[in-house]
Amino acid sequence: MTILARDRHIVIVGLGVTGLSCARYLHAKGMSFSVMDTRDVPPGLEELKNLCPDVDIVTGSLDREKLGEASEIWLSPGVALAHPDIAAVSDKVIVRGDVDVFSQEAKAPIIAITGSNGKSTVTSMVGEMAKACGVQVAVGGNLGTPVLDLLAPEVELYVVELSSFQLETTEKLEAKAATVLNLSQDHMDRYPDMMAYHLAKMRVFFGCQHLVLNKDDVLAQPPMIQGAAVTWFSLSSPEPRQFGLVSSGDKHFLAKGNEVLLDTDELRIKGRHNWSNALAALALAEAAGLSLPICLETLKDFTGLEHRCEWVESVNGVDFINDSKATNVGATIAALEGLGPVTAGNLILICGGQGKGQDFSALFDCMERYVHAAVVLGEDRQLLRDGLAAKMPVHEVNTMQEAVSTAASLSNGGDLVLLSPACASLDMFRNYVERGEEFKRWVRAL
Ligand code: UMA
Ligand code: ADP
Repeated sequence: MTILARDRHIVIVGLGVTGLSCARYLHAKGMSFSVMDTRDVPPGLEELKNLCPDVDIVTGSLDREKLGEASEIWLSPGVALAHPDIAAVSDKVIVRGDVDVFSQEAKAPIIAITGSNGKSTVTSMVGEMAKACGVQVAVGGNLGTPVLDLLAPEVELYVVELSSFQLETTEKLEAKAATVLNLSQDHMDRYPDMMAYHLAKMRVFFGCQHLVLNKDDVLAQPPMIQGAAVTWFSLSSPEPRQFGLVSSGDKHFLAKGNEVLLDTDELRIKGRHNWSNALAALALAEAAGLSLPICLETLKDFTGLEHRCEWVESVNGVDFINDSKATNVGATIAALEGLGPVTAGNLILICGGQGKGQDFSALFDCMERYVHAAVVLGEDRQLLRDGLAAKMPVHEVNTMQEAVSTAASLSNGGDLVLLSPACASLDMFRNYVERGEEFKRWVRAL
């Protein structure tokens, strides 16, 4: 564990919301720091200048010499440890991230949630459960509020969503309870292979007291478990004290051991992937000492988050669903498997964007089962068009407006138009939120 001495000089790399939170934290502690960002005009520039006008700021590139002179580098998640200027000094300078600092400072237990998909959903569920149980809870991380901004003396429980980027620079999280919800290809433009991505995710378990593990996903499990409590969750029938699903005909129930907890029809969020999310949330909540009956009531009221399989509007009998947060193949497959079997008419999928080096073949196979026609947009649309051309009609478009109008013209009453891109949004939009908002705007304009 790194001890922060007052005579140390920290270089914050990255001036987005994380870099700004680091600057606020160090400024409040009266510590010496400077800031660098490879962008010419990083988003936090104005706010930093207002906070501490005299701070040394380097923009447009990283200054390797100054990095080499630092006591510590606090690296933002958007900058990889493999960045040449960071790699050049990392053998002589400590490189850590905001989550590492947070775990050292936090006085209350931490519940940590990572995985390729479902992180925000499960983090929000556990946060709501804690609130309903009367616990002073702080919720954030990759979800939005940077972890250092959550620190407060009155907090009794931290519930944090962590990305592999944040975990890369976390030495020892020491969470009260942690999970890797699932693991499928994502960020293959940042990692050399799946093993590197898997290893980054596994760091969530370092020093963890209670592991919550997905029995259905071997890639999301650690290679060994030593000295920690474990609760498993699964979409199959549970062992004693584990969380799972009990089925009888068309009816499915969340269960713990042989105790039936909740009819899945009572959940407002739909799809088997959300049942898995609910089970993980219950297991985490139980590990944090929250009351199971109150958590079950919270689950019933949970309506889901915006941009995740969010129903937008019915236009001439065609339902439009916004799943803009599906930024990888695994998420889009989950949406298709959830919605495909229950859609009365045809399903038209709008997909595409930045593919991040993913292998799309599993998506193409799944689309062949459920999708009638595809509308493709964004940087990697040709990759999608080429893979799908033999399987279904594919329509290439340039804008979201065109995507919505094309999908509308292909559909009839009873059909479903789903935006679930399987790709990042950054080639065309500021983020997935802007992409989802744009989709909803054009749907409402129909
Ligand atoms: N960047 C540069 N040069 C720099 C610094 C950043 O080009 O010197 C680029 C990055 O490559 C990235 C963008 O700027 O494209 C933002 O990076 P950042 O590190 O400044 O990001 P923050 O604004 O601090 O936001 C980060 C998370 N972003 C990333 O990990 C890219 C946010 O997650 C998170 O909400 C926030 O910290 C608070 O914890 C966003 C995200 O996309 C939602 N996360 C990825 C995901 O969910 O898949 C991991
Ligand atoms: P994350 O924070 O990991 O990106 P979200 O809860 O925001 O996860 O959901 C992102 C996308 O993944 C949405 O499209 C959602 O429908 C899908 N999704 C949610 N949970 C799962 C899951 N357990 N498995 C696969 N996909 C999921």
